[in-house]
Formats: sequence, structure tokens, C-alpha cells
Amino acid sequence: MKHVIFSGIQPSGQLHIGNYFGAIRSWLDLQKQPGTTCIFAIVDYHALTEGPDPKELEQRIFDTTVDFLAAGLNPQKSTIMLQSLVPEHTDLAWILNCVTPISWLERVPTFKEKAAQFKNNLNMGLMDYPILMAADILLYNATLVPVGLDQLPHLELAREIARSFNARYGKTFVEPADRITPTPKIMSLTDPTKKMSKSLGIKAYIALSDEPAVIEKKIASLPTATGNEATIIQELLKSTKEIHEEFKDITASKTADRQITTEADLNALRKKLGDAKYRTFMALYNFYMLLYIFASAHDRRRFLDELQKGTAQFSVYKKLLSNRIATYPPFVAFRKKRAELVRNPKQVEKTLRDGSARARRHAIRNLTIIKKKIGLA
Ligand code: LTN
Repeated sequence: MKHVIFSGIQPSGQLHIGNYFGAIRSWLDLQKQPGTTCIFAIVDYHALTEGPDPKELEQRIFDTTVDFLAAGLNPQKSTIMLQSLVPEHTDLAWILNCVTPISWLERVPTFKEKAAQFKNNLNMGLMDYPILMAADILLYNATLVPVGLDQLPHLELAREIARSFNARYGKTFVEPADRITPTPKIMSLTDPTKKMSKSLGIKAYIALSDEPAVIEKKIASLPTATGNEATIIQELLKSTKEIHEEFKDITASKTADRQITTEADLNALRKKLGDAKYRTFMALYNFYMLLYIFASAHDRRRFLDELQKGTAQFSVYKKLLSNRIATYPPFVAFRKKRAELVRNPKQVEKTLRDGSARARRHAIRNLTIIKKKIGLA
């Protein structure tokens, strides 16, 4: 079957290594597969729900575009677009609004979190967010949507909306399947209990564009274990076995649709160890995870071995790790390509406009069909 693939990412600025392993690498994989049509969007309308500063938003859209291209998304092979340049996304979102009960949106976990976070200034966009996401996907009749685990409820909703529309107006939309990216979750460099994210500050993440000296500095200040942490180390040794099981297909770059279960394990562990010990555990876990991604099996084994014996010198492994990250071939290629791209910002902007125009032609065609079905001109 020929797949139409759609995925999106918010313009949060320069991409970091968490974005790379959590999304971009899987997109690059899909882009390579013959017979797929790939559409990758920078979803700036989604970003508006968080009320970004206009100048900053503009810069972030540009940075995200540059990073897409530098990472290897190829406008010859994939459609790279900006959501707000294709107004059919919001047209369709309105139509979908009218076949979706409010109760479906109130159930969405991310909405419940936002509702708690923005108690007194909850904007309508935060509630409508999943509808716009459904519109993104359904507008192109996407058959496959690569996303992280946290997006599954949104995708389920998109399928429900497609079904609801089809039941009322006749078969129109394809129900999109999800493709969960199997990925080791990379934690923040400053708080190992939180997922790596730009919102935690510049020291919390490694940007794909970070130069070797910056990488070295950030890795050097990673929190590690101090003193005798026997129980924690035992837990780590236990869970590293599971890490190998969980992720052995990642390094082989297979694209199995499998769910990652360590989240539940980690929650259980937090209860068992208590917060302080859990924090240390997570620091070690993240350290190991980075070694797992970037270092050799030999180095990893030696690290665990020494950890167990109490002879592990973190400064040595930090040096090794920052060296491996800095020389990781996809990142070296990324920095080179990025430097070329930023020299020609007009070309970058044109690529995004051209991709959006191409997407728009498909969007208009499909929206015309959709509007006919519901009795609109
Ligand atoms: N909500 C997603 C971003 C997103 C998306 C999409 C992903 C918006 N529209 C359509 C896949 C398909 C996120 O925050 N990762």
C-alpha cells in the first residue's frame, strides 16, 4: 500500500538531540522509503495556543526550517510546509469542530493538563488543539502518522472524528494509523527527571547546532552519582538489561511499531526509591542512555562494570561522551549543512513557501470534495 505520511512539529526554534531521536530520525527513515508521500509541517497555528512573542515566533519558524533542511529532510522528496500558509487546515478544522462533541475534547489528557496549568486564562485554542491536528492529518488523507507516545490520544481522536464525519456524510476520510517512534527518552541535562526540552533552559539540552566546545561544557556539568549508591546502582544494572531489550531494534534502525514500556517501570521505581534516590537513579539512567546511543557496546559495558565496582570515573566518561556526540556523523553533517543554509536565508524561506504552495494544491483539491459532501459551495 502506498502511504501518505503526515507529521508536524511546533516551531520551538533550534532542534535538540531529543527531537532528533524522537521525531526527525524517523521522518528521515520514512522519506527514504520508496512509494511514500511525506508531508512534514511546522505547525505555527498550534504554537499560538501558548501565546508566543511575535518576533520570537518568526525567528523560531526560520530556525526550525533551517534545522529540518540541515538534518536531511529533502524538499525534493518530502513536502516541507508551514501550517499557516495553508489556510485549508483551519477551514477544515472548523468543519470538524461541527462534528465533534465537546466531551471528546474534555477527555484529552494534554487538555486536562493545560486546563490545570492555565486555570484562569485557558484559551479556546488549547481545547481545539486536537481538532486542528486532526484537520492537518485528514486534509491530506494521511494513512500513517509518525508521533511520540504522548500523541496517541490525539490520533485516536482524529480517527473518531474521521469516523463521525464519514458516518454522517459518507465515506470521505481515511482513518490514519499511528507509527510510534521507538526511542530512548533523552532527559534534561539539568533535571534528569524531566524530558529534554527547550523550555527548561539552554543548559538543559544539546542543540543539533551546538559546537563541540559547547557540547563538552554541557556534558561536563551533567549531574551524576556521588558516594555510595549501591541500591541505585543495582536498580540501574537491572534496568539496563531492559534497556537493551527495549531498544535493540533502534540501533539497528528498524522501524518496528512497538510500544515503549519503561515509563510505567520508571513510575514504579520512583515510588520504590523515594524522590531523592530516584533523582540519582535518573541521573545515572540518563548518563547510561546517552552512552547507549553514542558510545560503543564495549564502553558501555566497561562503564557498568566500573560502576558496580565503585571505580567509575565520571570525568573520563564525560570526555568520551562529549567526544562521541560531537563527532556523531549525522551531527557533523548537520552543522556543516546548517552553516551553508544560514548564509542564504532567502533560499530557506523560499523552500518553505514552495513546499507550502505544493501542499496547498492538494489541500484545496481535497477540501473542495469535502465541502461538496456537506452541501457547501
Ligand atoms: N501535537 C503534535 C504536533 C502536531 C502533529 C500534527 C503531529 C500538530 N499537528 C499532525 C502529527 C500530525 C506535537 O506536539 N508533537
